[in-house]
Amino acid sequence: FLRQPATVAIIGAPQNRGQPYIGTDRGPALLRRAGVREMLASLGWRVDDRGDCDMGGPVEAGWPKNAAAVEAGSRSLFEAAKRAHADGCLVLALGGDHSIALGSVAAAIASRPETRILWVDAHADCNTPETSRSGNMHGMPLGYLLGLDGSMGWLPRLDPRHLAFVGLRDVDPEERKTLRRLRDDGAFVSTMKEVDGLGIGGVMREALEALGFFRGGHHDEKSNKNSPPLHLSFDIDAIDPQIAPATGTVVRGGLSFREAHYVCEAVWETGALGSMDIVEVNDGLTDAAQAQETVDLAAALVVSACGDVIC
Ligand code: HAR
Ligand code: MN
Ligand code: MN
Ligand code: MN
Repeated sequence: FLRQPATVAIIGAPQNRGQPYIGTDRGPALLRRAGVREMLASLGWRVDDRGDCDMGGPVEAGWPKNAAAVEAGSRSLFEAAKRAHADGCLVLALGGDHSIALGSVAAAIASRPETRILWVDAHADCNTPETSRSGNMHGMPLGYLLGLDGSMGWLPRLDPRHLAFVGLRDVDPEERKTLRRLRDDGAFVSTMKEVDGLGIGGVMREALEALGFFRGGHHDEKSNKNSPPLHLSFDIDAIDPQIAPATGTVVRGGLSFREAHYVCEAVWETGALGSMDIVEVNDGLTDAAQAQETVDLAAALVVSACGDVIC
């Protein structure tokens, strides 16, 4: 990674077709209203808000569900994000459900093939239409990106050695088999058990080391000078539902408020952040106060990953 980009490009991806609920489509507007742009600007970023992509297409029966809308929406994000990468920006995708990672992660890899992916989520999202029990495509982005299903010919291939999971705790039986294979193929796979055992500091150190960051030192920005870029895909349901209740697939036993912030702070301190997604915020499933808490936390995590360090 050659330079710290000074411009953050914000791209809204108001997708809700990757899962069953209305409301994830309001994520980009909610995050903007929570002040993401202003907070980034106050950190010294030039903020280039490129508006929202067309997440196109009606609700459809079929398997997977809403396949046309999800693929078309992700492709439009793919094109917009590639342009922003080409302009040298830090690329921030505001979801939307997690199916948008098909576009954002693909754009990061297409732009810089050595990009490392940190997947922070309660879920492994590595289903395919064959293994999924739900048919919901927000549970499949990594399945497609890893080439476990080959039907999206436009996707570049994610190398499992470039992938790390943090926060897992709700993983389907078929996905468990997939995770074991991915781990054999070089992915870093951790669950909440490792957060309990090692602490979030230990887990992040291991995850980032496995991805090739921090060789030797702890939080030593200089050691990552020529490292590949890092893409952070942050699913808000990685966080415990007591703290982030406004999301469609809540699972108890998640990251604490501080653990979630630490993940983002450690990402920033690599000096390698090239792109980020924040996904699965849904204000339609809780009362307004809970929704606002979740939105505000999501916004704060973005800012945290973009350098909101005290000293
Ligand atoms: N594994 C389940 C499925 O495939 C649920 C996973 C999707 N939930 C999310 N994505 N929020 O992380 O349907
Ligand atoms: Mn997810
Ligand atoms: Mn490689
Ligand atoms: Mn999830």
